[in-house]
Amino acid sequence: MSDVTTFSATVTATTRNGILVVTIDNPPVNATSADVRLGLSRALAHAEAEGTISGMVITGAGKTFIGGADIKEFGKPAIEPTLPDVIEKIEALSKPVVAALNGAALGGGLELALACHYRIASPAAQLGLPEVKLGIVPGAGGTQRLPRLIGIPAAIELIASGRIAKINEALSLGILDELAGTDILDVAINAVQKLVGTPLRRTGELAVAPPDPTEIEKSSRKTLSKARGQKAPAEAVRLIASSHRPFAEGLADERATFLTLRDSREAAALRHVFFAEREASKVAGLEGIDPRPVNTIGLCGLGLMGSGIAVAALSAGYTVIGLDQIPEAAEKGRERIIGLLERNLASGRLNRAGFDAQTARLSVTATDADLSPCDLVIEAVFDDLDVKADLFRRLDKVIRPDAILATNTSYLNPDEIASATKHPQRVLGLHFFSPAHVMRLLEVVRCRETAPDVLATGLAVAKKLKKLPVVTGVTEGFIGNRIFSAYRREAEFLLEDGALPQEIDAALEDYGFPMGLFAVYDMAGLEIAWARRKRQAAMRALSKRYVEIADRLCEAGRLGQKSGRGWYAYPDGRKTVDPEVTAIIEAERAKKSVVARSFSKDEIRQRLLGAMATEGEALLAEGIAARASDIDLVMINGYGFPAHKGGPMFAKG
Ligand code: 3H9
Repeated sequence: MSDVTTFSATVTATTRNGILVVTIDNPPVNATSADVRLGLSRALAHAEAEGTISGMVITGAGKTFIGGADIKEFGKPAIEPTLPDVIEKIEALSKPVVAALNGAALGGGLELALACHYRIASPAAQLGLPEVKLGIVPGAGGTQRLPRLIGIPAAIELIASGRIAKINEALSLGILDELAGTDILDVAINAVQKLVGTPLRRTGELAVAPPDPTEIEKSSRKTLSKARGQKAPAEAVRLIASSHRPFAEGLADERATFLTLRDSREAAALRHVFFAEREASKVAGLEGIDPRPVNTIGLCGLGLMGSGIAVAALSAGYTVIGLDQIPEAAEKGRERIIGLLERNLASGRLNRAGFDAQTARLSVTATDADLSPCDLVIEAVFDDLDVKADLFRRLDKVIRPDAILATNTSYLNPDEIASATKHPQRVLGLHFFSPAHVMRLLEVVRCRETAPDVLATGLAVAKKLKKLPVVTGVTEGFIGNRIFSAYRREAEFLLEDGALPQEIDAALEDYGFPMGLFAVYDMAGLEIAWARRKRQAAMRALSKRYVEIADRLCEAGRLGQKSGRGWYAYPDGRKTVDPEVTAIIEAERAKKSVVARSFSKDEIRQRLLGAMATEGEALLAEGIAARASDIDLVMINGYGFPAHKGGPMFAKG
């Protein structure tokens, strides 16, 4: 062991047995910021020049190897040396360089490792080139070096999806050379010693088998079909598929493509989403507040929503006690939960041991008092104020004074539910989206009296459930459903003004929504919204514009896909434009003497996005949403807004 040599503020090294062990220490994720690139290039020059040094190990400090290029530098003037320059020097070094992947090696981090002459990983490492998720392609050789190691089809599958691979897969694919069971640095030093004096394996010099068009089609089909008009995945496929050409030519094409995409609106939108997700959990007033410990979660109401939440909780390691009104309903709920877990087992998402462990942590009951061990109880019963208030009153009597009560209401006022209890400070809203074990979004509702540590607990539980929590204040429909209502209202105005459902849906799908609004209605069923409209009819101000077309459809028995007809017809299950719907729309226009006009796709989009953004501004002004980016996350993760457009608040510019 020798003294520490400092190459830059973030790159230092020690020399062990004549081997330079370089450590990148650039918290939080050792991104390859300008100072790291500078330090590495100095370390490489030192290793090349110093006769007493026989080789080099590169590793990361903390739990990450390198999380990628520094995304915060994108859009700023370039600082030399660039990452491709540094990586080229690594590959060209005359002495062996071994990458010791102590943790995640992502994006530019994996690209750097691919240029090393040998790669070793610890069990905690994970590898991936997730650039497409940021609207870019790898820009430091990833699309050219990875196929040289694992072949074109496998490289397409990994890069075009942006998927992260665990070490065993990376090893069997040939991305990794060795797993380090013991101290990774000892193993890496040993590897350098073995490589000294042998011909070095430079990835860029390896040949790539010429592409087989059928294989390329097969490996790219799934990811490209999900791309919804995004450019990066298709560009990644193009670059990888042509990686059998001269290496330098491929690198130059990759770099130019990376720079163009990096400066695109699409990449800016996806970067906005990346940082928005990390920002969302930073909530004013919760600094230094510890969440309460939660091990056991009670779930009241074991219907579709309750069962989905139960599965999410079991998968996250919680003990779950399900409550339903009568023993038969509780047992049915248990069967539904087990059914969902069995699906996870069948799909390989869960192994047998995991399945057994999760089912062992589940019990159901029809007796309130059995919820007494719970640290948190979530209700997912019928969305009716009396039902929920009565339940909370009963729960108040059986759970511990420090246990938390959460309501999953979509439209009721959780403050009113909380006021049914003796301790409203321990009440908050946890608004899950259906299916709750799949959907990532979770609106965490800060009620009037929610205690700070109760809110902090809601966020901590959400994180453990692998959800994306967004804090919202109390308002009808919270952030998501309020914006969705404004969007839906505007779509109905458009219908009455002259656009047809299929035109509105086409404009939305072209924009990147997975499905148009009217097709979504048909899938979900029209009757629940119809019932709500009928309930609200007496309260509706006459001066407010109200479009009756949806009511006419429901009255005609067109309740969506379930009834075979809704905004569209479904002969043989296939969505088809129905002249009867057009006739209903035209009759309603005529009744109000509306002269229909035509709308371009752009006009349709402007009106719909404008309605969402205006409602978003209102939510900000009312203090319901803390930041515009939170609103974007809700619409992207709960309502199908395309992430590559950044959400309605980002899109308005
Ligand atoms: C790339 O590499 C391009 C190259 O091909 C070409 C170059 C020429 N930069 O996620 P966390 C921050 S593109 C800057 O909560 P975790 C993040 O904002 C990149 N900052 O931690 C947060 O900051 P704050 C390809 C970054 O432990 C903090 O680190 N790489 C970066 O749950 C903690 O983040 C990727 O796409 C970055 N690259 O997960 C990987 N990454 O504390 C992106 C993170 O102020 N990163 N930050 O809110 C990740 O997937 C996760 O951060 C990681 C750690 C798995 C590494």
